[in-house]
Amino acid sequence: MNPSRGRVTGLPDWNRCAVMGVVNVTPDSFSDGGRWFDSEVAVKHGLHLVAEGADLVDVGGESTRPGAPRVDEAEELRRVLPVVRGLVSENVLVSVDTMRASVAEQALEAGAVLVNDVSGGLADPRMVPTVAAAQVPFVVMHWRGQSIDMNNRAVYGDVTAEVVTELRASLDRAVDGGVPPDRIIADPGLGFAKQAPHDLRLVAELGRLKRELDHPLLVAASRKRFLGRVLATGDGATVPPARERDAATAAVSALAAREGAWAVRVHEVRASADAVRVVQAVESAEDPPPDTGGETDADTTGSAGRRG
Ligand code: PMM
Repeated sequence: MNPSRGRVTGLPDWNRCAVMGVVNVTPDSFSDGGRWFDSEVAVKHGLHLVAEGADLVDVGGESTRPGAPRVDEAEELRRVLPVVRGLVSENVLVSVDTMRASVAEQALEAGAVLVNDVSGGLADPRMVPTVAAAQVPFVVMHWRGQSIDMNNRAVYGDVTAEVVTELRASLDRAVDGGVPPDRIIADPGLGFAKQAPHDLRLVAELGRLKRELDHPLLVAASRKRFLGRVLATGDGATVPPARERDAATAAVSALAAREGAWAVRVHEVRASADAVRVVQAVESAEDPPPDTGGETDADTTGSAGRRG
């Protein structure tokens, strides 16, 4: 276990694994497509996520579910910018989830503080120079190509070793392009050109990923297919829908926090926010004094008195 999460210059130090809430302003994202498509509703949802314990809110206007076609730039801007502006005006720390430099640039102008690019700068040659010029934190994710056919690329010998090698190349490209290393966050890209066993292996090896990549780590397991596979019943025939995978997501958040992840990216914030706080408390637990004055665990729910 390695509780040292690393710091990201340009963002607060939360002194625990941070929680990034997700607002997808899309009609077709796999887990929440269509729910926050209206800007006003999306802003309200972002504020709700903050009230539930999110430290940052990640706003995206393009679905990256397997098989998804691309949206055009004008439509992505139309979806993302009002939501970024609305959340920034409420003092929320906003991350913009985009593969387009132009969208990143305008979102930063609107007050976003972090660029989250699932392609790690590979989809748009202007992305790294744009982030470098703005000197903002940058999430670089492991990516093997656009979502439309990414499942065909889910072929690995040693998934962790290959993700490390390929992701390192993207991290190096960002540094060589002028993004300061202390502003770069690495993300193994769970579900992107990966099958469930690959995702599980990567979660099992988060400690190794963190050590070998040597950057703060973002873990984005929320509601993903591999969790559906884990929870499936009837010999795998009945897979729970995305929105019934939040408890499983929180379990990964606890594992990730314990392995020293810098942040988790989740749709339902409350359970993960609680999970990372429990991990923080466990990590900072001291030896209890020999005599605790009679209070026992049975007293500590805080509800005994009220129940009478
Ligand atoms: N996954 C999705 C979207 N954005 N960003 C990062 N950094 N890492 C991810 O794994 C990631 C992401 C797809 O999930 P969603 O459509 O439910 O947001």
